[in-house]
Amino acid sequence: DRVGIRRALLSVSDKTGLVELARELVRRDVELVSTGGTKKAISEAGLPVIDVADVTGFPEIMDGRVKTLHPSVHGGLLAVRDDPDHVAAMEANGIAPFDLVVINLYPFEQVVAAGSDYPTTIENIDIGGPAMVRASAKNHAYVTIVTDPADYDEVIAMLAENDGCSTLDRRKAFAARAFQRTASYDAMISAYMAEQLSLPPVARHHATGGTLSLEMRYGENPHQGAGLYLTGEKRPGVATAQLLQGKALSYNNINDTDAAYELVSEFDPATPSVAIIKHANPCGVATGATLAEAYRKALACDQTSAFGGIVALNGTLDAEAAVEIVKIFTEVIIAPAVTDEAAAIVAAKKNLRLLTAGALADPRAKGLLVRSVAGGFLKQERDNVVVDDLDLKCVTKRQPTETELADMKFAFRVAKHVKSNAIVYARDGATVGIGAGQMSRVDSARIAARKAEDAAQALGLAEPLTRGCVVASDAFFPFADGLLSAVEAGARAVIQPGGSMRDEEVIAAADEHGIAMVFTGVRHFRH
Ligand code: 93A
Repeated sequence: DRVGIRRALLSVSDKTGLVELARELVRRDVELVSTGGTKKAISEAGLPVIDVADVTGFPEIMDGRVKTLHPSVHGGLLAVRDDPDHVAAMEANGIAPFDLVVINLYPFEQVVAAGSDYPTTIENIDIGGPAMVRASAKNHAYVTIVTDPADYDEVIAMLAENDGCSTLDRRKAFAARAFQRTASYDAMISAYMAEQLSLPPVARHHATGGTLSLEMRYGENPHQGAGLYLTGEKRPGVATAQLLQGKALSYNNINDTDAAYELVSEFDPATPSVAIIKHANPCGVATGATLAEAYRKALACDQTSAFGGIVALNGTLDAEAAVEIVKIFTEVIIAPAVTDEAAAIVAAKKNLRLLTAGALADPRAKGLLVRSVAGGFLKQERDNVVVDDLDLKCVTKRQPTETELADMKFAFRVAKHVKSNAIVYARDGATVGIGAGQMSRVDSARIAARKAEDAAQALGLAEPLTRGCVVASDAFFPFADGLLSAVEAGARAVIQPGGSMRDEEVIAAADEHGIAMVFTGVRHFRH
């Protein structure tokens, strides 16, 4: 199972850790062969290295497009060393085997992320690199293939522990990583091309595409392994945000933070807005004159649930807001940016994760959502409908007042981010009761009302905050009962998609109670 490492091929775009690895290999009398830039870096460190052109007998041609695509290289990677025919072919053609191959590819992802022009991006599609990676990985019976500088230490340790040899177990593990790398590399390229052609998002990257960016200790539960993968999509959010402080993010943290940031990104940056999330549902959302005020209003909606929650803000986290947020136990704060003063306040809470996303995510942008089902996966376009763009139609005798209308839009904006069936009571730019994830809409309405009563009690108010509020429903009321339940809770105005067979009945019930109701014509299911 052991293969002595005598000859190595190195060809890397990312030169991180290259010289250290090369030095260790040279110390072990390994012969090094390299392409142009890699060879230059190794020679400059004073280490012996052979130019791949001397192996192929061919210069690098066509701006480097053809440098390693040659039988002298690929024969050395693919030869089956205990097959007499292969050995004879090596001898007849002067091919020597490679025992270790170290490659990382042209930085296609970074070039796309940098917004490079089309020709530059295409030029950064690596051809020779993946060919060598795949050849070496296929021939892992003999060859060790390393595709990530983060794995160099593992190679050095393997050689130290095995007398300068590789082991089959390690070679297999490295080969699996190598194929993962080439698979995600090609997925990234196909996603880019699809985007250039304006193909619908559902024709874009596969669920398996993506680069592992964070391996979590566990998934939703401690017995489930998990990882975060980057797709290369240019959408500000949790996957690409900068973690300024605190423990590493868990699977649930990431899932909740995503829900929080997508929600708060719906709000105009000119209106300070805050969302507090628990179990991927908002437990309080509010706008205010300042972020601190918005936070206080959001917290008032459901102080009990907000404990250990995720807080997302649609503006730069300032000191005033930070002081408010650190008063209770919070898992994660995410904002587009943070002031130094606010960062210092958050720093007092060692475990509290603070993330900056750089910018808000465009709620109108097209995008793709993926989820697994047994034996497959579902893709769908992101729900990019924004209530401001909808043609709202009043269907009742009473028209909503301007204040009601503003609150209705606010509530519908929030309802889009609440698991179905969603019922959201709102008032003065703040949620006052949220009913989420129930199998019946009436139950969601009742739960939201009960939560509003609890909130009023916690705040020492005489009556629930739902008195005179508005209510949003993510989908139509199939019967009048859901609407009546909201009216009973104190709602005076309703926003909902409409489109039920019994709309007439629901409208009649609203008119009977002097309710103003608008139809959006758009549904916001979320599961
Ligand atoms: O242009 S390529 O597709 N054609 C090749 O023959 C080839 N051989 C290695 N790209 C090729 N490479 C890539 O060059 C490697 O994958 C690596 O990313 C890069 C290293 O080039 P240098 O050593 O000149 O910096």
